[in-house]
Amino acid sequence: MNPLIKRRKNRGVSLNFLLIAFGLLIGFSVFVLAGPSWGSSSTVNYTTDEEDVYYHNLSANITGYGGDITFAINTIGTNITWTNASGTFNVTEAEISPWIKIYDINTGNLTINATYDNQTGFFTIPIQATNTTDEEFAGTVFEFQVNATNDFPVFSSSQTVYNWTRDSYSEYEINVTDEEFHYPINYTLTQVNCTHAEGTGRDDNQNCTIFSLTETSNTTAIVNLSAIGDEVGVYWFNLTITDFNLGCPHSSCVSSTYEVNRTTYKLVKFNVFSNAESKGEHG
Ligand SMILES: [Ca+2]
Ligand SMILES: [Ca+2]
Repeated sequence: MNPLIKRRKNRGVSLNFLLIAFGLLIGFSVFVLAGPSWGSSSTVNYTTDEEDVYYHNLSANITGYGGDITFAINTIGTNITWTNASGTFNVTEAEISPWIKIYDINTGNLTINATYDNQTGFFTIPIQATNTTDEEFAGTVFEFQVNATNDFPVFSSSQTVYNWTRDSYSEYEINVTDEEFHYPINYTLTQVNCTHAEGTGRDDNQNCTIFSLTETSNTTAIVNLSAIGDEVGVYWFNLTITDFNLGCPHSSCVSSTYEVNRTTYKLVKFNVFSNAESKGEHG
C-alpha cells in the first residue's frame, strides 16, 4: 500500500475517534449535569379552601421522578407573592410557614392548612428541586389559590345553665367571637319548653318568655329575668348567635359558596328559684 494513503487513513481514524469521544463527553456531561425536569403542570393554579388540609405532592410534577430529589422553597431569585384583600405583596417563607410549608423535603410534601381568612388569597411560591446525586437543581413557580370561608360565630363560654332567684335582678353576660369580625352578632332566644313549680297556678309551656336578651356590644349580650312574680320553674331555650351578612373578603373566595349569616346555637337551661330555695340546686 502507498504509505501516503495509509497515513491519510490513520489520520481519518484518529479524527473520527476524537469526534466520537468529544460527542460522548458532551452527551455525558449533559446527562450528568442536567437538573430535575419540572413538568408543565407545575405552574397550574391549584385551589383549596380555608379549613381544608391540602397536600401537594411536588414530586408528581417532576418528569421521570426517581426518588433522588429534594424540594425546597427558594426565594433567592424569585419572591413569594401573596394577593389578598389589601393587594399583592412579597412575603417571606417564615411569614407563611404557619400554614404553608414543605413538611418532607424528600417526598415533596407541601401542605397548606389555612384556618383563618387572613391566611387565604392567591400565592405564588418558587420551588427548587435539587438532585441528591450531583446537586444540580431546577426551579419553577407554583400557584395556589386558598379560598376564604366564613366561620361560625362561637360562644366564649361553654356555660349552659343559668340560675336566678325570683325577684332578683342579676344578669348574665353572653360573650361571642367571630373569626371574620362579621359584626354585629344577632342574638335570639327561642323557647323550647318550660315547667313551673307547683303552686304557681301556671301550666307547663305557658309564660315561658320571661327573659330579655339585649345586645350591648358587637360581641356581648345580656340576659335578664324580665318578669317578677310566680316564675319559679325551669326554662329551656335555644340561644342562637348569627354573624352579620358580609360577603367575600377578596377575590380568592367563591361568593356562591361563601356562606353568610352563619348561626351557632346551644341549648340553655334557665332555673328560677324561689327566694327560699337554695341556689345550690344548680344544674
Ligand atoms: Ca374564615
Ligand atoms: Ca363568621
